Amino acid sequence: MSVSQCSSCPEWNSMTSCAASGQMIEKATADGASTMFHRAQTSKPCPIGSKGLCCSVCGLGPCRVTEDDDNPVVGVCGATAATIAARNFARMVAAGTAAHSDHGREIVELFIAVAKGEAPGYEIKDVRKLHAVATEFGIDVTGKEKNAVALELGEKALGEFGKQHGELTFLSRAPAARQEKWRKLGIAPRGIDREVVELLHRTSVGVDQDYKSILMAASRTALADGWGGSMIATELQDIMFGTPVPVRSKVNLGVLKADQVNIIVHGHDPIIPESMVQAAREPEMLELAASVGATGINISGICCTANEILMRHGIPIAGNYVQQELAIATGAVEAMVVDVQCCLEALPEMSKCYHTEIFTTSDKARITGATHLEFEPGTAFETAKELLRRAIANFPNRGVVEIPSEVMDMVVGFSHETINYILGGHYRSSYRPLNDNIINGKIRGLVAVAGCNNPRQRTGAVHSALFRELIANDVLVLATGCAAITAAKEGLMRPEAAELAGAGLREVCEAVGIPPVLHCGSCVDNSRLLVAACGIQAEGGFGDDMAYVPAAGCAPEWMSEKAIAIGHYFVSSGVMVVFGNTWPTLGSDKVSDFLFREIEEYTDGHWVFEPDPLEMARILIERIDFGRSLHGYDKARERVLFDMDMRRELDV
Ligand code: MSK
Repeated sequence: MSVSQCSSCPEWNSMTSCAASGQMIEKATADGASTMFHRAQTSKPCPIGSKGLCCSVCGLGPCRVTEDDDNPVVGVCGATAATIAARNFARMVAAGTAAHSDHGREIVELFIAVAKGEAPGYEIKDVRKLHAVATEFGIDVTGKEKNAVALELGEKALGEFGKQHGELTFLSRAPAARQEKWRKLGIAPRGIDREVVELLHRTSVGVDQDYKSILMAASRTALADGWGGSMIATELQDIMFGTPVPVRSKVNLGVLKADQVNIIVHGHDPIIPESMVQAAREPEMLELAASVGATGINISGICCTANEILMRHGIPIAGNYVQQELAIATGAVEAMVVDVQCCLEALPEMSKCYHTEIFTTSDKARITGATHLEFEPGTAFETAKELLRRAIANFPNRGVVEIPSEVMDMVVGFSHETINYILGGHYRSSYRPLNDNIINGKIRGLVAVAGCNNPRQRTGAVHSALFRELIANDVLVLATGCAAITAAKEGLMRPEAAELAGAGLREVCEAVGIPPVLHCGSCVDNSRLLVAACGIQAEGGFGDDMAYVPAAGCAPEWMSEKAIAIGHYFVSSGVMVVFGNTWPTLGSDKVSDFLFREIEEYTDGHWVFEPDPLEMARILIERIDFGRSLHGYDKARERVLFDMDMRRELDV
């Protein structure tokens, strides 16, 4: 399928399928401001680096190599194209794992500070989940006060990062067969930091020079992300800030308000925004806003910080990754507060054309030209109030304001616990109804759609076509990250979107009142999907391993190293994963063949590269049908829909 547009379409239409974004690209162009859409036109990808064939791990190079059978070119040290492409891929996994896991560590450090009473304004909110997770870590919770349990859990969770021997605690959540497989392959991660460090060592000059060995080591590191750093981040955030439940909100640039002080929070870490949301309700702040002529304070989000506070507070989302500069182009944003990851260095330059002040809040994520206001757990609330004051003071400095009208409703908050509850009820929360509806064919299977947006293609168009094709074929979609934001902008996270689904999925969605595309959270929350896959497997009907559940994953518009780490932990957990846009090992057939085919012999999962959304959907559905056929579910069966009326009749 072609995602290019007709010649009568406006120029922006070839860059994005989002009209609000297009309007702001045009405005930025007229204002003389450069955005990633403009730069993507003038800066083309390096043809050698994009295929994984540039080695820069030592001062002998950088070396450019080829795998040409007749005339292979190796590096000065003798490293082959396969070794170099595998190293580059593995280093992306290491970097992605480090990013998610360092985020997790910061959450644990705050968690411990909260437990010690050293972080005023934060508290342990979900005691039920605290007890459940603490028990998994071997903590006896009987008769203990919640902060005492939290302190023990925090110390143990922190220990997962520096652990040198044994296995990560959360690996025990996986089916026994999967754990055994990891042990046999030697890829059960020991400690989170250890796996990242070892992979960087392996891939430095003159160490591991067997591409298969490098790629399997990358599996161990990726597993330390999904079942370690990311899972710890998700679980402790839930305990501290609340486990998400369904909530209504709105998405797209139209959430910005012309008559209010607009503050955008952006990045991945919900710590500061949690305080800002509280502070924005303080009468003192509202009075201050009124004193400069604003009718209120409007906090909205970009990227995964947005997903975090959306899921827990219903705070609206202004946009996804590619919309961060476009939000500034509205001229209506007084402050953009960034934390870590996915925040463009170009933001301060962009803001020179407008009045927006860019604030950084993490010592490890400073941007030249931004104002730095460091976050400390003990003074977070004061920092949050200072950020609000600065934004309010900036309100009178506005120039021309142009806010796109596009805004869409959405229902979000589908944590693993919520999916369980919605499908099984409070007393019998269970995946049984979901499993039954997969077995009887009403739901064909599940696809996780994760990852970013990318101005290298007509952004949004691939996601849109893929989502629609999947749900039309009765595939229930679980979305995270910026992919989830894109689905929400398309209206696919409203229960009414069930109209676009196939008859079976539509019936299930309408019976339980859920959209056909479920918002499951941020990038670290892809760990929720691992937990869900384990829960579905444990419920019965799909064999003894999560690899045999009719499910698959994809990231159609990925751009981040973190996406590669996420994909590789799914592949290493037995899941087929399809990536679009580009693929970083295309310069080595050996490495690509290993990742696309041979790795399945070891982990049961494998990678696919396919940029076309409809072909991508076909591959995903084919994998789901294969999963169904393993259990004899490829034939139509009579089904019983476990709807609300039947649930009420349960003898509980
Ligand atoms: S924010 S990693 S652009 S999903 Fe998680 Fe979005 Fe990708 Fe950043």
